[in-house]
Amino acid sequence: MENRRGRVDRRTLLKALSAAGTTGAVISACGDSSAGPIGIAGAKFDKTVRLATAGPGGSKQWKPGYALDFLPPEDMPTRGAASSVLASEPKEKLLELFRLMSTSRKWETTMKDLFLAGTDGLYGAFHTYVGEEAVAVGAIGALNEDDYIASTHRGHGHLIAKGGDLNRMSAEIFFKESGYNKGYGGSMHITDMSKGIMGMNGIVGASFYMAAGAALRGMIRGTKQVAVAFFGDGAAASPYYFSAVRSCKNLNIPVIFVNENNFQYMSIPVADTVPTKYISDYTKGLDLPHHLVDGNDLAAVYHATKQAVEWAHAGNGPTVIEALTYRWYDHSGFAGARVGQEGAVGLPYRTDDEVRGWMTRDPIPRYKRWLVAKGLAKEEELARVEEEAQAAVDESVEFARIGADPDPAAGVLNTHAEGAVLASQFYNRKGAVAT
Ligand SMILES: Cc1ncc(C[n+]2csc(CCOP(=O)(O)OP(=O)(O)O)c2C)c(N)n1
Repeated sequence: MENRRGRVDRRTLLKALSAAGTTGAVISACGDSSAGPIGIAGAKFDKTVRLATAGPGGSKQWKPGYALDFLPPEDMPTRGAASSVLASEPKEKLLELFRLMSTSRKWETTMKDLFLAGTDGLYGAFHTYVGEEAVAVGAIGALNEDDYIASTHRGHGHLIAKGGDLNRMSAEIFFKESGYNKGYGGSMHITDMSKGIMGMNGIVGASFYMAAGAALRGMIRGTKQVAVAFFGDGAAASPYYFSAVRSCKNLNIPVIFVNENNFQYMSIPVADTVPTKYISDYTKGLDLPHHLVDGNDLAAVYHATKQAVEWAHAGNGPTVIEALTYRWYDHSGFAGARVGQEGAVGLPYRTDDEVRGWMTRDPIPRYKRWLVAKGLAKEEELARVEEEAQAAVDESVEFARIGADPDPAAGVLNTHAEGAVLASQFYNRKGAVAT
């Protein structure tokens, strides 16, 4: 009954357990004894059972710099299903995806330089998405225009990818009346329901049920709309995460859960919050598709999301996509960053080698090289797209600068008291009594 290592093999173990009437749940929890240290000795589980693995999560020996072990290849693969699917899209679409990634990068980099230069009117939290652009653009690029997204605190890239208005975004960062929230919300509350953007928000883990609500609405109305819930590796530790995926699977609600695993939960390594090898392992028992992809590879994210959309349209409900990526700057703000220089160095919870290593896998030049290598675009036309993206960013900053400050008196219009007035008007119209 024992194998070479003095432990039972999986087959024999399962046979013995089922002969003893053990339930399926216990059997599956035993995992695969032939692949790892799980086993029994003398009919008792020995002490070698462990959850920690050698993945980005779970390794309690994790040290700053370990994210280097997960560096993707230098270039996006030019072969394979993901590459072919993206390459089959029309050229305008391919250039549009490039424009969106470039715009996102240039907008945030310009804002970074303005913040660091101490520009008047710029203050408050600003969580950059630089380095992660292929996730937003790849996932949203695979959606239909009327689909929904629920964003995070790190959502500028999501907004830009879903067609958010750059002028109104910039004006909001400058707290101007012409901003998305009339200058009252700042970076983390930008919302545009006309584009299906249910908003950035500062509540870690809030995107799950926002997306579920929107997707359920579409499902009831038979519109075939899907909703993407973006979330970080830290948000995956929220108790609402598993609960949301389970509920969506239960009811086959078409939510695409897109995890942006950038290895850090503020300054906490992913190993401390993720007990399994990958975040996309958590929900595997729920019998829904899981895609673990290189999040700096636009084609990989796009292809996974396309499959998720098809799956949802066929009435099968949710999908989980985990995209491995890396943020170039600090969690919020610009510690370790300089005007005119990319990336933040000298941060205590990661090594500069790690930052530089991931910066060499920059998703934007990788996509550019892929387009050129496949003969889908020429370097000159891509350079033009980048120039136009910078011009649009500069214009939006000018739009923000010349905008009026909000009237302080208007602030009371956005309070809950106004909500109560509107509610009582609604009830009165219906002939009911407001309480
Ligand atoms: C419910 C809640 N808990 C804690 C916070 C404070 N907080 C803001 S961002 C953040 C880290 C989120 O990390 P992750 O989900 O990995 O996303 P990332 O910042 O890496 O994109 C935390 C803890 C919060 N805003 N909301």
